[in-house]
Amino acid sequence: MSDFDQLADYVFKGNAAAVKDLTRKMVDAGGNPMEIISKGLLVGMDIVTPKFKAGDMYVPEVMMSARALAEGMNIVKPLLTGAEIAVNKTIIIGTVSGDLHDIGKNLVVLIMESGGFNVIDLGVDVSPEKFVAAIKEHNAKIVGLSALLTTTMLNMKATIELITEEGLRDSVKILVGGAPVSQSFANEIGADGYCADAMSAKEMASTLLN
Ligand code: B1M
Repeated sequence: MSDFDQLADYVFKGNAAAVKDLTRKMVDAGGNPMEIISKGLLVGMDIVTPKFKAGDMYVPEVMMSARALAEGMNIVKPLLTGAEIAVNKTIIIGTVSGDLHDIGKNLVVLIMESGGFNVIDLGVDVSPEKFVAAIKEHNAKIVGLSALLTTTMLNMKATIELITEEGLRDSVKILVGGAPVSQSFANEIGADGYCADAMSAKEMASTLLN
């Protein structure tokens, strides 16, 4: 098994310590950081995605893989050159105002990062004003809103309304997700997409950018 295949397997199995050690070893041996990501780390996550969708892997296992991936990414990301960093793939993400749930949102962040997105995570209880300020500051093309409460999902609507009032609606795609959210709710509030899970969020964001 090559180092790339071994690294992918460690990510798939969620072995964060082994991913960290092998990534460090590959970097120290002069390995190309972009190749370590594309031929090793992301290959491991690409094994996870279809298995999760098929119900052969569950959320805790996906989170272990995502954490293992993050260990490797933390080592190689600072080594990427400016040209390799996907400047046009910036996504702003946060849990909307009044809502403190972040487990699902954090999973989306990890999976998005695994897809090469530059993720600006605003955290929880994020006001519409803070989303707007971040879109302007980072010139983001995608915004992800998370909500877990039937009360706070209404703040997704308020956030989209402020983005529209600020004249930014035509320049950003807005994705929404969270347990109480549905495709029909996304349509009702004028979002560009509803993501049932982290994997579909990554796929939808990639499709919208292309
Ligand atoms: Co809360 N809580 N909670 N809670 N909590 C729920 C949501 C609830 C359904 C439990 C219940 O009653 N059965 C209920 C909501 C009822 C409702 O609104 N109809 C509830 C309640 C009532 C509350 C409090 C009000 C309880 C209280 O204090 N009385 C309170 C509210 C606090 C607040 O936010 N202001 C509260 C507090 C908490 C804890 C702090 C204890 C904790 C959160 C810890 C944390 O997040 N750091 C908590 C938890 C853990 C839950 C449950 C048990 C689990 C949520 C979770 O993490 N799921 C939840 C019950 C449940 O959902 N079964 C519940 C796992 C996660 C991986 O899935 O978040 O759905 P999920 O994310 C998925 C997708 O939805 C999607 O991708 C993710 C990964 O695949 N996705 C996105 C999510 N966001 C996305 C954004 C995107 C794309 C996809 O953008 C592009």
